[in-house]
Amino acid sequence: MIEQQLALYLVMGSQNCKHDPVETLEKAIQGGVTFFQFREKGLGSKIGKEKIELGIRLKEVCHQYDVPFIVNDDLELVNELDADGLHIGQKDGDMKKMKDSLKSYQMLGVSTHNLDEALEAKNLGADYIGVGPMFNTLTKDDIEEVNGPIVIEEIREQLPNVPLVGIGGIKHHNASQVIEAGANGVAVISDITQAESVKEATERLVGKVIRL
Ligand code: 3NM
Repeated sequence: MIEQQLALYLVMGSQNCKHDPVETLEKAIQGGVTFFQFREKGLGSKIGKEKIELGIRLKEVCHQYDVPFIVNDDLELVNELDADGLHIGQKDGDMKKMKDSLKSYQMLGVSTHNLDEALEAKNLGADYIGVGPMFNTLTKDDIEEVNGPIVIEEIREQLPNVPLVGIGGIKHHNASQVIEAGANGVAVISDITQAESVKEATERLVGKVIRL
């Protein structure tokens, strides 16, 4: 189930959006986004009450369309919003502790950059694994070295059944390389959130990631 849901994973905070974030999410889901992470982080992002209020509205949109609502890196916010899961990076704390703090219906996603990190994440109970950066990106300034879809191939070989999603610099013209390498889906920020037409940009990506 989660494998299919990961097909087109939108990661987003208000700071990433060219248009209104709630509208952006709704248009993206109408265009074919199947999974969502609220990542309100970095320059220009909302904090405190405003962040919570935006999270409530984004979760409502997700649930209206049966799309899972995941929160980035903030266990307190996961609890406050009763999110469907938590996504953490390598530096976001004790993975095992995070997994144990979640409710049984809440997923844990973990960002990794290589096979060793992916094996560790799987062992500690990650429900899905993100792998990046696939390509160069301007959206995140502290990315690791770009090694490309080959890293997905390496992980897929060792972990044939783990739900995997690629991230970093993925656009409609390179998304199929990530799927062909063995990912269940692609995670995207700017190709959707910075588009003039969010729905059309999403539809262009859908055509590259859904296996017919
Ligand atoms: N994580 P865009 S790259 C949030 O490598 C994030 O782990 C990355 O944005 C990683 O789709 C990245 O605009 C940014 O390139 C992805």
